[in-house]
Amino acid sequence: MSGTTTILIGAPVDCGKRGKGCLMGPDAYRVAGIKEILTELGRDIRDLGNLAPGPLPEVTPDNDRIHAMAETVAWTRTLMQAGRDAAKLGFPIFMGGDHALAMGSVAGMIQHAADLGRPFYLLWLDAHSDFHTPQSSGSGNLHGTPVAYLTGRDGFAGFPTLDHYLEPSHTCMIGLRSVDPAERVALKKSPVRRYDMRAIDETGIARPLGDFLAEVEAANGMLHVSLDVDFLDPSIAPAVGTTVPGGATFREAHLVMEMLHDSGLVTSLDLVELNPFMDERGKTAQLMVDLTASLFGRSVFDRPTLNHARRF
Ligand code: HAR
Ligand code: MN
Ligand code: MN
Ligand code: MN
Repeated sequence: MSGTTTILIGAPVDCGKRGKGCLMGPDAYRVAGIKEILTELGRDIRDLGNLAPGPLPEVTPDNDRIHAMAETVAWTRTLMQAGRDAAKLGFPIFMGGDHALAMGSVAGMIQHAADLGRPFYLLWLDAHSDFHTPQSSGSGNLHGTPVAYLTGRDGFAGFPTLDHYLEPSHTCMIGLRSVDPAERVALKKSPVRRYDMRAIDETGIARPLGDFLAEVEAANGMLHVSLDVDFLDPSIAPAVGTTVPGGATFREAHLVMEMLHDSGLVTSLDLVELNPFMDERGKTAQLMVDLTASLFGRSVFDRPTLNHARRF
């Protein structure tokens, strides 16, 4: 991980779905001690506080299922710019907020990597593929669409046009167990790498992650990690609106973060979908912060061999 400055960006985005509560996420991470824990790990923390969306644009949704398009567009613009500015100073952590925030956070990181002339990669840790377009989404909830938007799929009229889009082949989804039929059809035609829970059961989680990290490293890429609470099993992470059984275990999730740390490749992070209103004595917020600590190098012992990308 380059440099020591880490920039906390509060992104209380709550417009990506109908159920409310993710707006409390950034403050729950602060209460769980994100700043103190990362400071202990040697990071220099700047907390930008909670951002607000810019003025609501005049936009017409593609269809009347789409929920809160204008607000989502406003957040996308705000987060793209804030992320781009923050990335010049250090490592941005986007504290969500629901997953619609990734339309802006990841878009900003893509442009930043392009400014530096470096390839950009995305690791999507989620039960869901979030690969709907506004046309294919049955729910109309835009938190189910960011990967489609970022990879430049058609159907996002009214959303910001990007100078650079995400290469589908530079995207790796791990943890999938709820993919809608239209998403499955689109993914089948796409080079997006995808590992469902069955693949993890069969090979362990280290192998697919190690393969992906080896590719990012070979390309000297920048890697953004988008961590959705529902990647985790609901028994350890209940504070999310869209729980799906059979998620990553405590140790699988920490191993992912530990390998990411050892790789040295991660340059930005989203923490998304935490709904503190549904939490049990803060345990989900605490786990998300502890996973972030693993990503920033917390471990019991130093490892003799760095670079897990080569080891699996
Ligand atoms: N695929 C479903 C839909 O579009 C559910 C999407 C849920 N997404 C999240 N983020 N919770 O991953 O409605
Ligand atoms: Mn998601
Ligand atoms: Mn999800
Ligand atoms: Mn490539």
